[in-house]
Amino acid sequence: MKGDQRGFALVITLIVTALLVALVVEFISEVYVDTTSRQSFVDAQKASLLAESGINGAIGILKFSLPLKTYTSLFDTWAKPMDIPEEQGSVRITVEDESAKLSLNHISGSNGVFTRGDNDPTESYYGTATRLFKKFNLPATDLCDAISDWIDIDEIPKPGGAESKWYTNLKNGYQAKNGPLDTVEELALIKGFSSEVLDKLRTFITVLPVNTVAPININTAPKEILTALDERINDSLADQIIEYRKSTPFKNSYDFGKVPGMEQQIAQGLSLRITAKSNIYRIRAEAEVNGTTRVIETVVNFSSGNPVKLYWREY
Ligand SMILES: [Ca+2]
Repeated sequence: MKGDQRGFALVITLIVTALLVALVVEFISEVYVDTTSRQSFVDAQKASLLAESGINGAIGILKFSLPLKTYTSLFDTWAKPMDIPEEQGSVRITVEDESAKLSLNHISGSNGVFTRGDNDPTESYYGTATRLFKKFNLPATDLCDAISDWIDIDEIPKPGGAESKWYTNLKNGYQAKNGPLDTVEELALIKGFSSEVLDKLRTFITVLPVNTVAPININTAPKEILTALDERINDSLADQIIEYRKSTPFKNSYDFGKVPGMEQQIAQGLSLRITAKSNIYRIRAEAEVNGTTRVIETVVNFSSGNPVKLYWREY
């Protein structure tokens, strides 16, 4: 082979080698990317299944244990988070009592009328909502008006509320729902419920179906809800309630009157809006498999014996 030809062959070899290297690198990176994305997909599927089995386990435990109880309290098994290790990951299950919270579907009727008695300082759930919102320095009357307008079937706005005319004028506007709330997240659509407002309230509020009575469980309600029940329940009386139930969980709503310092008038006035047993629970399962996390949140009503899912969300 002449010198020129040899040089030419060398150049060809170099080019071919470079092309091959490029191809191999591309092939490797494609395979690598493909398997990692496939692996995280598999992990996500596994985590999802693990979370779902955690939810089903918790539903099973509650379905079995609730009928055996005359009252429910924070001393029950469900009140403690459960961490279950699995071969490839873990699942953490937490259960919240929805009856420890105020249902915002219940502060007014479907006709928008707030249920309050002129001589009744408890003013039903409307009064509870007003007191709760005020505790967080929120414009209580406006927020209650806005919730009520969102739920009531008419299009006549209350002084602090809003109806479709106001909502359709927003950027990406929409109609007022004129029906009960299905999820707590839905509140974000209502006038006045910014994410800051929702963050303050989230722990204390829920939206229960309007065909339920939504009494508040005095065994599980936090101090903020206890003091919102009646204007005569101040911080120190709420502390007494919490102290009392630590040693003696309430067996029924009448036991509320046994708390030292509790006026019988308060306990009797509240008797229809409080309970010692809860039937609706929020269950959250967070599963992790090889660093991939999946969360399922559900709200389940056990009152009929057969668990009914009111809400389900996976993310
Ligand atoms: Ca309305």
